[in-house]
Amino acid sequence: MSNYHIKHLEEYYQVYRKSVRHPENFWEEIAEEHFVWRKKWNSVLEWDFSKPEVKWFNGAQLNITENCIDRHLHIRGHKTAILFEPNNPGEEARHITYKELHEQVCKMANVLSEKGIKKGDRVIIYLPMIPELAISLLACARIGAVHSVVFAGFSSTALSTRVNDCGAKMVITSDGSFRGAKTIDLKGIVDEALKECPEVKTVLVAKRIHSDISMKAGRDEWLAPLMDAAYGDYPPEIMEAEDPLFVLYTSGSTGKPKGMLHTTGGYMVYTAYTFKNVFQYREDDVYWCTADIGWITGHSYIVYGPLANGATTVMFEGVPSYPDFGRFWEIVDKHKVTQFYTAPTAIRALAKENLDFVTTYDLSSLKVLGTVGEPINEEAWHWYNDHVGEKKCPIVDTWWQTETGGILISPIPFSTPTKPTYATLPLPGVQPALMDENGQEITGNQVDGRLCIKFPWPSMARTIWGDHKRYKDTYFTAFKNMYFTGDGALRDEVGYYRITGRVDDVIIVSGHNLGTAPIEDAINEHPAVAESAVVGFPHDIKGNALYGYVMLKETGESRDRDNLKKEINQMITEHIGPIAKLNKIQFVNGLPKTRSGKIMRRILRKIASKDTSNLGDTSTLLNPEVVSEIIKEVL
Ligand code: 6R9
Repeated sequence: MSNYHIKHLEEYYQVYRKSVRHPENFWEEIAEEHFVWRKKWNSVLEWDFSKPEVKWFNGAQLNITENCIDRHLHIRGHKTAILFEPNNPGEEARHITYKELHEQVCKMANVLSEKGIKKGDRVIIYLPMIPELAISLLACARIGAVHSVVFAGFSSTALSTRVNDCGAKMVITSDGSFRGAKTIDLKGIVDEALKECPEVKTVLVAKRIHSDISMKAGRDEWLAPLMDAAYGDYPPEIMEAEDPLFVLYTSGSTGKPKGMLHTTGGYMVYTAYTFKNVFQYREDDVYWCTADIGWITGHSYIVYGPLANGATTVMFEGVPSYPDFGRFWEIVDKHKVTQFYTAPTAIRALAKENLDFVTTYDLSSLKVLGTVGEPINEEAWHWYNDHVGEKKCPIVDTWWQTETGGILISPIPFSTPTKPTYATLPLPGVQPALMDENGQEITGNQVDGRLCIKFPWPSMARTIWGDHKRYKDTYFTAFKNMYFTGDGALRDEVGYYRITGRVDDVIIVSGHNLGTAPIEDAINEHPAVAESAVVGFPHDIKGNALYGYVMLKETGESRDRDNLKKEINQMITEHIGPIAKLNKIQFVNGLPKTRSGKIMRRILRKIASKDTSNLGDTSTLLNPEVVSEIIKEVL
């Protein structure tokens, strides 16, 4: 029996039981057999959730790029590592072999190091989905610098906040990006952001759209000439297993984004192991995850997990609707994609279009389909299963988070029977628990509660950059000795998990986590606004959309409401990005509050989803009268 590659359900249960009984032996065997270490660990696991402190493979030394690139050179040097599919279907796809990837990563490692970047320094990467993005991550890892990718749809304010929070000295960006028929001026956004970031000494600029941009003397440099001049080899920096690999920001229920810190050894082992099993990856497969590398899905399952397995990973620059709604399927057909991993929001959007967009293409290469990012509804699941997988491809509904680093709950294809809307069973090494509001574990099946994890797994985030207390308060305080996910879940009669959604003030819109607090902060910056509350409501395609209740200052009352709505969304676009724009804005005379002054979002959520029948007891509110006022206006 191999722990590393599960092939049937009985084997899953055997491996799972072993992983729970002897977690250290289980992970040690996998780590020993499948990776290159420069020095072995002193201990497999040291942990204490009360601090919280977690160390995997402590004392071991390695470089993750040696595992993702160098060790493949002898056996698959000429195999495609990254298959780049450009935004414009008229532009040819690029096959970057492992050998070429090695050279590019080494060259960039030399560039970074010549620019003074050293082990432990933070580098912000703000790039579109072009090969330089993956190469930048790996080049940072090569020299031991900590990368922090900021999704290139985020605004200048969001970018500067992240640059300053992690204290980055360098930003890597491009002149712009292509997104469908549009181009976006990324460099302009960087220039605006860096007005607030005095510590950034260097900006490296990749050329992509050939736009006319300004380069700041002494700070900005074109990447290509530096790469051309750089030497094509760079010895991997030897890292400790617990050295930081990257910081990736995620929204929280309160204002500031949380910089989740991931470390090297455990992250590598876990993402590689889960990639292999959840996608049943085999040597000649062509794997495609449509996420952006700006999110955790792209980090773990476009870059690190696939490359650690020597896979061919597709990187797509464009959008599913350009030049038409058949683009995804055209790419699957063209490159004979075997595993396809996307988000429910994309499936819902494509399912609305004419079926011809799918049936025109030959999708027979597909073996496994995946989804991630939010709960998938039954209708979307069936459409995906019927029309894309033609009922032959198991669908892996993978539940996980930026914080978890890798997939925690998911079917293993061809082993775990799937069930629509269920993420099904925990992967080996993952010990979920459902908790009630009093902090007691709910045992048995056919129950629901708050989803926690009882035992450490190798790829869990170790802290929030610069704020360990917030890490503890957010994840390890609500339930003693447990990691609290922020999600609710139910467990059915056979022990399958179904994730029911967030139980905190995070709203998932088109698969993107958005905290209500930063959106409200942005709205409140508008001079006419006194106070606001943002909630989610169900939306056909996005899963959830945003509803904002806005209370104006007296001086704002006379303003034109339509203009105000536009200006409010403009404020949000500037502070966070267009993904956080409100679908609906309602101006109100007051917000329902508890006696302690907390906004009662539960009530606002119900009104936003037009479910006003059972609002519960509103008499304890400070101002019950505003509730009926708000309802009157909606109906
Ligand atoms: C990987 C990723 C995490 C939140 C998570 C949950 C939701 C993710 C899901 C899912 C239901 C799934 N989520 N996958 N909900 N079923 N298969 O998305 O990370 O961006 O940090 O979001 O997304 O609510 O807590 P991240």
